[in-house]
Order: sequence, then structure tokens, then C-alpha cells
Amino acid sequence: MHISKSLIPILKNNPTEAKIKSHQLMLRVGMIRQSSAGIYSWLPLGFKVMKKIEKIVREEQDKIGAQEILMPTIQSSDIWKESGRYDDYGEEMLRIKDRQNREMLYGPTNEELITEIFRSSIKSYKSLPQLLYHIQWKFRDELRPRFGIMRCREFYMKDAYSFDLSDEDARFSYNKFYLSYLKTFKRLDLSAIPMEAETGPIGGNLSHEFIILAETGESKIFTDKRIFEVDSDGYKPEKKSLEELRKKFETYYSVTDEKYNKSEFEKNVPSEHRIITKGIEVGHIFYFGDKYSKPLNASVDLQGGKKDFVKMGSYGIGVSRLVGAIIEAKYNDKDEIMKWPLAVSPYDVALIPLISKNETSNIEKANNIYDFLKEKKIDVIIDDTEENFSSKIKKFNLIGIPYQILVGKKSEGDLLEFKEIGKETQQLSLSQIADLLIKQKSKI
Ligand code: 5CA
Repeated sequence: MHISKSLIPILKNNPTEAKIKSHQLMLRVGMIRQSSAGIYSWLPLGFKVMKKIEKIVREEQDKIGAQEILMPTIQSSDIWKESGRYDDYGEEMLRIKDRQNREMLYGPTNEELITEIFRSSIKSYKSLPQLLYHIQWKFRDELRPRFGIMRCREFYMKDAYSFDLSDEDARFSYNKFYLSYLKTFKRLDLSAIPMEAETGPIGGNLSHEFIILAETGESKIFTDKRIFEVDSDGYKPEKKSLEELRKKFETYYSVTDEKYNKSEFEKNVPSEHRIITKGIEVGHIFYFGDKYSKPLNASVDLQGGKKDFVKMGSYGIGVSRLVGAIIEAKYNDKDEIMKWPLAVSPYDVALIPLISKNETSNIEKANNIYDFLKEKKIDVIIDDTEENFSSKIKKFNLIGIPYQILVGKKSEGDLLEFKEIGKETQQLSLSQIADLLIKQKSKI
């Protein structure tokens, strides 16, 4: 991509309406644009990041055997009346009437719709377990949408649903998602900790929120700092392995404020290990048994002719919120430097030539480098504008592409200035740079 032809509307200063760093940065470098309160358009830079996050989320769902589907954003109110949530959900639900005066709604979540699909498709216990997911826009008419895409009204969510015969099998499914979440967040270079949580309007009595620490987060948490040392590597989506993993995490007290109990916290966590802080909820998983299958009559035939309601769980990841959460975790707002993990960076490398009236040879040189990198399947963005060299570098430090190639006065002969954000500049040849980038990309 050539900057001169791109839609990357950079602002000179931080927008005053944005209160937290992710919101400021996303507006400043033109990743999103507010369309109305809590509703955003995703511009090329932001959209590329979100799509890369989505891909990682999808790959980790597929690895535990979940099947991808796509349900609509608009739902009929009928199934919500069957489950009893139509009235309970309250003003957060956007209700719409179609031309036949039928009551429709913009889905805030999909427990009812997926249960309806299940009950009309699956008849026998032999088809269980069923793990289904989709990645789709949701709408919640939040009372106070704020912090940009962190708490907005329209947001992009991965929601998965599990259907099992017994309580024990359902807990096995729950644990598969628990592991898959740890793996997903690790690939995003985030340290997200599972914390016991309340179930709210989704229901049930077993639930974990996956939380990353951030002062600007909206969840208050009470935890033992040793939980951050727990390693989830080496665990497999097998019953025993998953139970061990859960046990390992549960050695350490770790809850959100609704589950907090002062005396338990003080009894279980030595004072030097206590952390009381705030975090961002990037995922939330729930087990709620037959809360929906019973009223919606989702049952399967058992051996011997009997029937039973299936046991269900649901599992959400805030895909659009994760874009902001990664910024909160990686952006140094004091020095105005962002560094995306390569796996989700909008581009692999930024090519920054010094171009001025007296320096015309650099653009040709940079264009050749650009073509060479493109040939090697490296996603490169070139700043082909005549903007001042140091402001170009400042701009790319904000955008946060982890690698920069500077084609300036210092790049003489075959060597180029190559910089990984936050590290020393190196003098490397173009083929050395390409090899290094290809190697880093192969690790994603
Ligand atoms: N049906 C369940 C699981 S699929 C569910 O809806 N869970 S949830 O309400 O916890 O949402 C799942 C995730 O979506 C949250 O962990 C959060 O990361 C994200 N999310 C929820 N509300 C918003 C919002 N208003 N703005 C941005 N992301 C949100």
C-alpha cells in the first residue's frame, strides 16, 4: 500500500473527546470513525487488525472441534418469548417492527436462536457433543457507551455454544473452551487470566471472565499475583489434561468484584501476593445446564427410548473490543509509541523513504524495495509522501507497525536502516531484512 493512495486519516493531535489511550489512538491514526453514539465504521487500518484477530480466534475454535456457522443479526422475538428473556432483557435490547408489524430485534446474544437451530436439527444423543460458533455483529443499547469500541453499542463478537448430554460432558466442553481461550489470548500476546464471575442476564452458576490488567478497565478484580505465572502450554483438549489445567489455575484466588469475599481473599492470599486492580474483560464463558433447552424444548433421544434436555454453555470473545484491549496493553502513551504484535499488525513493515526536492533518488530506491518485499509476500506500506522525514517516523511510531525500514541519508551502499520498534536500529541488506521478516512471520 502507498500512503498517498490510502484512506488513513491521521489527526495532528489527540481528539479531546477520547478519554483512554486506545480510543485516542484509534481515532488519531484513523482506524475507526464514529458514525453515531457507540456505533463505529472500521477504516482500513482498524479493519485489518480486527480481521487478523478474528482469524486467530477462528483457528483456535476450529482446533477444539467447534463448527462455524453464521446466524443473522436480526432475530424474531418469538423465541425470546419462549425462553422468557424477551421481557427480562430490558432496554439494552433494540426492538424493531417490520412492515407486517412483526416484533423483531437486533441480536444482543444468540442462546435462543442457536437452541432453535439445535432442536430442529439434532435428534439423537449419538450426535453429541455439538460445539457451534459464529462471528457476528451484536447490538446492545448500552446506557453509557464509552471508551470508543471498548464499550459500544454495535460490536463484533465470537459466540460459541455447546450441547451435551450430561452435566459431566458439558463441563468437559466448558473446559475445552477454557483452554482454547488461553491459547487464543496467548497468540494475541496478551496475558488474560480466567476469573470466577457472575453470570448476569446469560444465566447459570459457573462462569469465568478472561481479563487483562489495565487501569482503564471496567472490571474490578481481586487476585493472587502468582496466577500470572501459570503456564497453559502443553495442555490438550482431553478430559484429564483439562481438569489438571483448571485445578492449576484454581490454586490461586482470582475473582471479579461481584464474587469477591473479603475474608476468603485474606485467608487464601498471603498479603505480599494480593492484587486489587482493574481489568478489561476480553472473553466470558458460561455454563447454564438446561436454562434454555428446557423452555425451548431442546431434547435428544436417549438409549432405551427416553428423552432428556441437553446441557448447554455459551462462550464469548469480544473480537472488536480486543483491538482496543491490545492497544491498552501495548501502547506507551508517554512516548507516543505503539507496537502491534506482528500477528495482528495492520502491516508487517513500514517503508519510510526520505523524500524532498533535493532527495529524489530515494523514492525510486524505496519503490524497488517495495516490489521486492511484495514479491516475498511481505505486507508492506510505503510512505511515498513528501512529508518531513522525522514526522513520518513519528507517525509510524504511533501507527505501531513493529518493523520500519528507513531509506534516508544514512542508507548508503547496499545496507538499509532497519528498526524494530523499541530496539536499536540495525544496518542490514534487503535480503537480510526479508529473511528476518519471513522468519518472524513463520512463528505466528
Ligand atoms: N452469550 C454470551 C457468551 S457468547 C455473552 O454474550 N457473553 S458476554 O455478554 O459476556 O459478551 C461476550 C464478550 O463480548 C465480552 O466478554 C466482551 O469482551 C464483549 N462485549 C460485551 N459487551 C460489549 C460492548 N458493549 N462493547 C464491546 N464489547 C462487548
